[in-house]
This record gives sequence, structure tokens and C-alpha cells, in this order.
Amino acid sequence: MIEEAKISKVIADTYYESFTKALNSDVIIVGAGPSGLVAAYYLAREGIKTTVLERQLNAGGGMSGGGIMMNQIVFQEEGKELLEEFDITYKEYEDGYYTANSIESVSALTFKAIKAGAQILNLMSVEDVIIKEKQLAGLVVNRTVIEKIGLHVDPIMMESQYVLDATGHDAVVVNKLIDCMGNILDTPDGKIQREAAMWAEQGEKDVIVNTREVFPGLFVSGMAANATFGGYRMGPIFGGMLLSGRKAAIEITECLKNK
Ligand code: 48H
Repeated sequence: MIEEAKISKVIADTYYESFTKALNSDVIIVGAGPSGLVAAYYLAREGIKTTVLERQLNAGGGMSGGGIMMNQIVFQEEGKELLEEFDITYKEYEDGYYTANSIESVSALTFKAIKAGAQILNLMSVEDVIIKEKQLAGLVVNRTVIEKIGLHVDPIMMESQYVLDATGHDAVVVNKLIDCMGNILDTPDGKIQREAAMWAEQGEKDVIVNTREVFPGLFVSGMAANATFGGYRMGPIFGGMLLSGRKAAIEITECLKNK
């Protein structure tokens, strides 16, 4: 016999069991776009307790929509090994230009991150940072719907050893950090630099260089890294995003090992 209230109880019990576990993570990744999902996969694969907080209903960030809603995306030579790692079907269009379906790409990244052990909590919006003794110690989180409607409902707090800002163009966590701590970044004026104009080739290089720790406990990846350090944008080519996520995971794993 199927009981209606039992269906609800199953959902509430199992959701809150995993939600409670996520309150203390090794790493919280903010944003389930391509760089965040790739980082989640590589971290979780190492047995690192990884939580991804995503504001939207679905994972994928800016990857799902391809270029102006044509759901194909482009990868360059350097991105090919990650297409293979994630088992994404791709075609070589011309020398050095590979293409894949954006929906399949997002699905593969999401599936592999979860299967590796990462937990993705969707409809969760990061609204503030926890800073203790000049170290990022966690995040302040609210339900997206509460944020959107503008209800006066207090958030909750989640702690982690490291946070990865993978929020794309908005670099939400870095911006919050600066609001709280002033202009403390390793940039000429200590401020966030904002991303530069379109230059795909340079932007793809910049995003790798700019992926790094920006404050004790806080790393940046993907477009958040280029927004932080003034890197160029690159349009719907995604090799750099995937490589950036992997670099962030490798560096965070190293830091956790050395703690
Ligand atoms: C929780 C949040 C919050 C918040 C935002 O934009 P993304 O796809 O990020 P990346 O950096 O992995 O990929 C960038 C790529 O999609 C892109 O935009 C490119 C290549 N642009 C080039 C160009 O020229 O424009 O994903 C970020 C994710 C999204 O899903 C957001 O919903 C989420 O972060 N997010 N999640 N709390 N406060 N803010």
C-alpha cells in the first residue's frame, strides 16, 4: 500500500539526513556550472567531503544554453582529454575545433560529480561569508525562493575548510569577501578587476592562470577567476572552464593534504 504521508516522510527524512551531513564539509563549491562540477568530481573522487550549492533548479550554469540557445558547445585541443574523462560524445569539426551537445555535457558532468560522491544542493543561494581570524570558514545560505521574493527569513550557516567560488561572471563569494574585508586581493589596487572584453584564445589561457587561492580558505575557478583578475571572456568555448575546475580541485586537494 502506498501512503501519501509516507512519500513525504521519505523525502523529508532522506533530504535532511544528507543536508545535515553537508553542514560540515571539507569543501563547499558555490555554483554548479562547468568549472564547479568538474572540481566537485575531482575532489569527491579523492574521498574529500564535497558539497555544491547551486542557486538554480538545475545544474549546468551557462553551459546548457550553448551559444544563444543553439545547444552545441565548442572545445579546443586542450579540452579533449576532459571530454574523454567525462565520457562526453564529441566530434572534430575542423582541426582544433571539437563540438559536443551542451545538454549531454552538463548531464555527464553532473552525473559523474554525484557518482564520485559530491552532494549537490540546488535552490540554495549563498548570500554571505563566515570569516574567523582572517580565514574563510564557511558560508551563509538561504533558499533561492526566499532571496527572490525578498522575505525577511534568516539564513543558515555551513562550515568548510575550503570554499571554491565557481559562481561565474558574478564572482559572488569574492565580492562578498571584499564587502567584508576591504580591498585585500592580490591585484594592483586590491579590488576585483572585472572581466575584460572578448578574446577567446587569451581568455582560455587567463582562466587557467587565474584559478587559484585568493584569500585563506577561498579559491576561484571559471569565469569567477577571470572576473576577479581581469581575464578576457571567451564565449561558448568550454575547454578552459573544465581545465580550471580540475586545477582548482588539484590545488585544494594539495592544501587539504598539507593541513
Ligand atoms: C549559489 C550561485 C550563486 C549563489 C551564482 O556561470 P557558470 O556556468 O560558471 P563557470 O565559471 O563554471 O562557467 C562559465 C561559463 O558558463 C560562461 O559563462 C562562459 C564560458 N562565458 C564566456 C563569456 O564570454 O560570457 O555557473 C555558475 C553557477 C550558476 O549555475 C549560478 O546559478 C550559480 O553559479 N550561482 N549558486 N549561490 N550566490 N551565484
